[in-house]
Amino acid sequence: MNRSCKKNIFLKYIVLAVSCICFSIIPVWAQIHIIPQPLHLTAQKGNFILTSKAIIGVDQQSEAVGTYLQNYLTQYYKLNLKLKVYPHVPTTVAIKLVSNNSKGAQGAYTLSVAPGSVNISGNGAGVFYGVQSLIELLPASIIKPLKITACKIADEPRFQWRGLSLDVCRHFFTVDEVKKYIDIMAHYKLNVLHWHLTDDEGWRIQIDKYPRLTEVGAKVALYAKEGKFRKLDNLIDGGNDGFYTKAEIRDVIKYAQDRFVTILPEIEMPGHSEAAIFAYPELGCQDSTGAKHRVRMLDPSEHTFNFLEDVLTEVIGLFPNQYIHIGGDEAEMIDWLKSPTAVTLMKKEGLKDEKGVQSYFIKRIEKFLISKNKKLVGWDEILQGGLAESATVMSWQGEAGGIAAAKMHHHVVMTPLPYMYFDAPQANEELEPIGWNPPVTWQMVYNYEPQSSQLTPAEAAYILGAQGNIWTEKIPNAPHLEYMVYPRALAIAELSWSTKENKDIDRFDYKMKQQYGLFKLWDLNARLPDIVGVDHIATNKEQFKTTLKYPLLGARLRYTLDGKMPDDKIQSVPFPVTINVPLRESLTLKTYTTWTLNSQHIMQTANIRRININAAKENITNLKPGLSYKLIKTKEINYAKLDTITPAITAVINTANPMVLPVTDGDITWVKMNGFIKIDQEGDYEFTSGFELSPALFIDNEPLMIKDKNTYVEPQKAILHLKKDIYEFSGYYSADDANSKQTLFQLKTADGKLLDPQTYLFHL
Ligand code: TNX
Repeated sequence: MNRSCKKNIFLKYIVLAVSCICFSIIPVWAQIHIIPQPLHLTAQKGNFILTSKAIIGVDQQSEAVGTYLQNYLTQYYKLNLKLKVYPHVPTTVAIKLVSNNSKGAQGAYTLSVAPGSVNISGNGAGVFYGVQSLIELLPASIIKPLKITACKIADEPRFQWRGLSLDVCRHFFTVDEVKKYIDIMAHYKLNVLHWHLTDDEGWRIQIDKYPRLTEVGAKVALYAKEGKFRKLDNLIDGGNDGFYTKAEIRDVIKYAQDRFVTILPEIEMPGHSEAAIFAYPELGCQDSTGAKHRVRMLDPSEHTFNFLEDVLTEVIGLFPNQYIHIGGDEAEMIDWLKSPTAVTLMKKEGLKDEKGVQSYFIKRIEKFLISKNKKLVGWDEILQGGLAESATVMSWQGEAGGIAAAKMHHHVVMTPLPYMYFDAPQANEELEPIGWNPPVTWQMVYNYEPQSSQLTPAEAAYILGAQGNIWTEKIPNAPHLEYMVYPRALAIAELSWSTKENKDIDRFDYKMKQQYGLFKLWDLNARLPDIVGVDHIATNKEQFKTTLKYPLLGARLRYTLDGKMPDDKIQSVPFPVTINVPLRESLTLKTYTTWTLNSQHIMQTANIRRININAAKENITNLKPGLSYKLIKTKEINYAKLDTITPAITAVINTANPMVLPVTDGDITWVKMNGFIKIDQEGDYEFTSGFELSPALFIDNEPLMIKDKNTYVEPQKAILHLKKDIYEFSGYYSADDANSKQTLFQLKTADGKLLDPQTYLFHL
């Protein structure tokens, strides 16, 4: 049996196993795991059986989408369905795609799957999105019969800007790789590809009037290797060269249009222009601080403006999109203070400082774009020195720029650090490929809300949507790009398409894991999910017992308990795996997970800390209900130095919810708590915290939880055997807006019963 045949059988096995789960689980999403979550979705009885005899009937407007579906079914399911175009699609046709020109949100559609028919109707991109939902209902492999669960969907997007960026400058990606990037975006109804086409490390777009941009500016890696350009030591491997011809760009634009993806081209200015300046040195700032200084700043000369207008004219000639991104980030404006051109310009135009020059620069480009009927988009630095009148702001340095711009009634795309940055590792950074830290987990992405609560509803309407950004300094090839972007981009898809009320992180978690069959079908190298339950544990038990399960069938585990990182040289075992070992002292669990259907491995570690816990020593009689709390408002960041500060509030609290004070003027609100936990029945107990950044918690002065660990990266819990007795309990944390909505701690019995804090919290 050849390998692909084996894989097919294996895929069938996965699909069967998943459908077995489906029969026993009631929720609709267990059967219909569409991402992003549709607005209205109900499961119906029965299935539609898809065979090559089914006809796809379309009206004229839906013909292209019909062809897309036809091709998809041929490519992935080897089914050759006939496509027929009708003036009015008859009801007898099995799969009907009909355009309606209703006024609903752009992209709205309805999809109904019944035992004998599939009906999709939508406006604009709607029919295409209906087809994408249908695609997600298909089994992830060629099993016969191909069953599609009957359902009814009425859906529309929350935001019109659902974006992903692609930096092709730090590393170049081929046309085919870009097309695949677009394909996957489109499957998840993402609709803006922000194509970062020029930067210091490469100019990637053919411009006829300035051939050296691609003859020289696109070959920076080669010149760097020859010692003619600075060392590209910010790139993981010295980079690679390449550019897109105009014909290739047109081809990609058409490809994206067919998938209802708009391409937003970015031509960086006035900073990040080293490759252009390398090709045409006269564009650079005249004064630099020496031969080694890298000249990345455009000189604000008439020559530069003419150059930019020429370049933009050619870019506009290619891209039909109404927006053009002109960068504007991280400009080294300090260079301008020494540039004779900039200094003269400042005097002539009455510009106060270098920020004034930046503002003048952007406004001038804006004027030019407006004259060409285009809208300017820029990174949030374009706010400095005064925002151009009609600019759309991409808020990347947190949300502040976006919020300020929305308050000024400018359109905004939210792409804030850290949540929307996919060049950050998505789990423990020590175990992931190098990236910009700290880690950004898919949960952090999912929980992000683009319309800040600091905005009024009218201001919030200026938020066009959200976008995930990827920078490729440390991303040398397409499989690695896919690893970094997926599955996190699915969280962007859902947060930008589905309503706030319709988000549900547990459901998303489940649905996301169901996508791996499709990922395999599409040959997408999405990062594998973590094993749930590789938790840092504090325990006073003499035995460590855990069962590790994995959400994908066919995954295998290698693990160690001796501190050495496991690798593929040791024997693997299939999941689930029960570990049951005596715990004389602390140990570290290290795991190495692989999955049959791709060549990845992911690693996790957890410390299993053995602690000793004694009951409170004094003879305690007059216990009062609740924990004693102190709130300390201070600028002091060191907890150990708080003792001398008088608390702003002292109180008794008998719930496990945190206390908060309004956060003001840069103060930290420290919360200290002290008291006892009274255990009425001997047994095993589990302590957990719902804080995203953990609090410090102690029993009998033994740390149960280490402060400030990101729970998605390093989950912590304590598993304790407690006698019927009274135990000293204490803890501290810094209160903020985020944790005010989270549960400070939870105590459960071994069988999972949640205990009411009023029954076990006491103080003297
Ligand atoms: C900042 S995010 C940049 C990028 C870099 C990234 C990581 C943004 C608007 N600019 O040019 O790739 O940091 O180095």
